Formats: sequence, structure tokens, C-alpha cells
Amino acid sequence: MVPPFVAIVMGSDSDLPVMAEAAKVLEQLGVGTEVRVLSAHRTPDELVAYVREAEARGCKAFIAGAGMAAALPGTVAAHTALPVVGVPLTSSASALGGLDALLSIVQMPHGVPVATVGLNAAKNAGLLAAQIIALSDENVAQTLAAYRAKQSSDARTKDEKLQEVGYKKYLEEKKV
Ligand code: RP5
Repeated sequence: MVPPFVAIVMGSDSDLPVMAEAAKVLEQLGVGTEVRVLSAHRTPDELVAYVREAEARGCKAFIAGAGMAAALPGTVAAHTALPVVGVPLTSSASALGGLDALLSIVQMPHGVPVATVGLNAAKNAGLLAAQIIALSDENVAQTLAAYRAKQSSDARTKDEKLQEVGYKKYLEEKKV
């Protein structure tokens, strides 16, 4: 991948359907990505090797998503000073519905931060990583500004329609 890029890592391919949302929004914003399955528990050596070599190749931020006793984002953060965005996942294998992953990722020891987004919030992780890239990339900054402007315009259009037709008709039309 041509730098600057964002490395998206996850503990299992079962995480991919959710984590793909991070890659999609970054691609939409013109930010390069690499997507890898690397586990803090199952492939610890490969994970550390990847974090080090990705940084050397121009990676500017990591997004790390994992479920259950989610050590992945913290392990990435332990091996790099680049920003790490953590995504706690409600893995179907979890008996705790994602609370296990949320607490594992958000409650980092002082000195090794992970910027934790909401449960399954891979899209927000992608947007946060794009905001980090935008600090030193004017093209990405402009694309992000346009993304936000469209988001606001879409919300205004919805409210205008709601005011025009009333909530009952609006709901009926939304069902279709
Ligand atoms: C975690 O265990 C992974 O991040 C995944 O969310 C969960 C279950 O993994 P699989 O058993 O589906 O491979 O390490």
C-alpha cells in the first residue's frame, strides 16, 4: 500500500463483516488501507512483526477490532506510538454480548492509550482514522469536509420532509 495508509487488523475472519465498514469509509474518503486478520492470542509473533513493518512502510494509524477478551488493540498500542483506534465487537462467540471486549479495550493502563469507539462502530473508527490522516493531508481534509457537509444536508432534507408531511405519513413512506 502506498503511504499514508491505515492498517485495519482484526482477531478473526468472523470479525470481517463488521470491520469491513472501516475499510469502506476510508476508501470512500480516499485513504489507503490494508486489512489483516492477526490475533494477539493466536498469532502474536505475526501481529508484532506486522505492526513494526507497517509503521516503517508509512502506516499513519491502526484500527484494531476484536471480540471477547480483546487484547488486540492494546497489544498493537504496546508496539507502536502511532494512534490506535479500538473497536470492541459483539462477537457471536461471546457470552457477554460484547461487554467483555468493550472493557478489555477501553480500560487501558495509563501510558498506553487506545481510542475506543462504540460496540461494532467500525465506521466511526474509519472516520476517526481519516481525521488523523487529514491533519497532514489537505486532500483528505477536503474530502472529509465534503462528507460532513453532505451528512448535514441529508439530515436537513429529512427534517424538511418531516415538517412538510407530518410524522405519520413520513413513517408510512419510510416503511416502503
Ligand atoms: C476474538 O475472538 C476475535 O476477535 C473474535 O471476535 C472472537 C471469536 O473468534 P472466532 O472463534 O470466530 O475465530 O479473538
